[in-house]
Amino acid sequence: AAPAMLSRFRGALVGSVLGDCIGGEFEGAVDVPLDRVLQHLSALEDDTRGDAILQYSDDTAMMRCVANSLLTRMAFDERDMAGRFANEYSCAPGRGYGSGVIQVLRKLASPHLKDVFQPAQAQFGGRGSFGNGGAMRAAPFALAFKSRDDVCKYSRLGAMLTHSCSLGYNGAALQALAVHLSLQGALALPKEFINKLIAEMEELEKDETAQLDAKALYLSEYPYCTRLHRVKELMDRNSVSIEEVISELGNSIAALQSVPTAIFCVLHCLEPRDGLPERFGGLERTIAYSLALGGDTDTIACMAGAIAGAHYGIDSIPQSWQKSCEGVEEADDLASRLYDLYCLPQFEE
Ligand code: F2R
Ligand code: MG
Ligand code: MG
Repeated sequence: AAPAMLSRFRGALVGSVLGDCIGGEFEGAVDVPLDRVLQHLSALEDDTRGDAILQYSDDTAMMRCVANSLLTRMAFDERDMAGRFANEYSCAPGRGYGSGVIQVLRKLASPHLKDVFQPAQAQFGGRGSFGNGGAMRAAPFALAFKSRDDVCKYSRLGAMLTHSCSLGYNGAALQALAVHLSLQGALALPKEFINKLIAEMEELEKDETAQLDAKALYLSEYPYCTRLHRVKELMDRNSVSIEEVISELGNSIAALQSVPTAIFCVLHCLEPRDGLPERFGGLERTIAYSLALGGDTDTIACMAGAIAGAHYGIDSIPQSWQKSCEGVEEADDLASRLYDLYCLPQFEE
């Protein structure tokens, strides 16, 4: 039976945290043999490994800020969210933040700052960041807002607090839309799921700023649509190697080279795959596969974990995995509270 909506909400945020914590082991690795991934995952089931738990990184730290801000303000409030990012960074700066975004987070801490979007706009000589930091924390927008337009609008604005390049904030919208569709059960029809995402991104990438940013970075006119078409082509193939996925979609810290990749991981792992244990459910396969790609593994697994968790629900996630990761209980609680907010009449379209 399809999971209930509350189970999907909990699965989304817990899946996101698990991806971050479990994926952290391989972040930045160039070559990650599947054996090593499976070894890492079986250690999570080992009762003798004591109380050592896997720590979450910036991905979860910022996702928690987004969720807490939406819950407290019961709306998108840019000053509140920006303040939470700055405060979180100043309390725990060692969570592995991107080297550019820390300058934004320091500026956001100033009480004299008038425009909270300004520090992000000054990044990289005024071009803004195209990193995946906006996308990695985007899942709560899909849990707080019912309409697709609101999910899109507010996930972009939330990303713009640190990422003013359209590749950065459109990547956040793509990730939030993928979680939104997954919550609605849209992954039951994978081709339609990807077609819907392409249609949404066509609208966003028509925008003049998006076209100018793509040109300045020597990309195709509709960069996300181009990648999503590649996802579709890879879905049609009988077999696809890790090397092909990396060369076609990427596995880097750039949003363009990681958000479509995370979406592919989810789609590819809807079915059992060679090399992955038969006893694994879909969410376990998705996280294992995301790790085997190497590169930005915590973030790709975090984004794929959110989309997959929204599809399979909380009951698909092994208890041993949940107990092995920092911040799971809090994420579960945030998801339940976002569900209550989602059910309120003022969040109706
Ligand atoms: N930063 C990491 N991992 C590497 C460091 C780990 C750490 N030292 C440790 O082990 O403790 N992971 C986290 O960062 C990613 C999200 O980054 P975010 O928030 O997008 O940051 P930033 O700084 O804005 O962008 C990341 C880098 O991308 C390049 N870049 C972005 N825009 C650019 C532009 N317009 N021109 C040129 N380069 C641009 C820069 O190298 C940025 O530093 C996640 O993976 C998260 O897990
Ligand atoms: Mg990280
Ligand atoms: Mg990362």
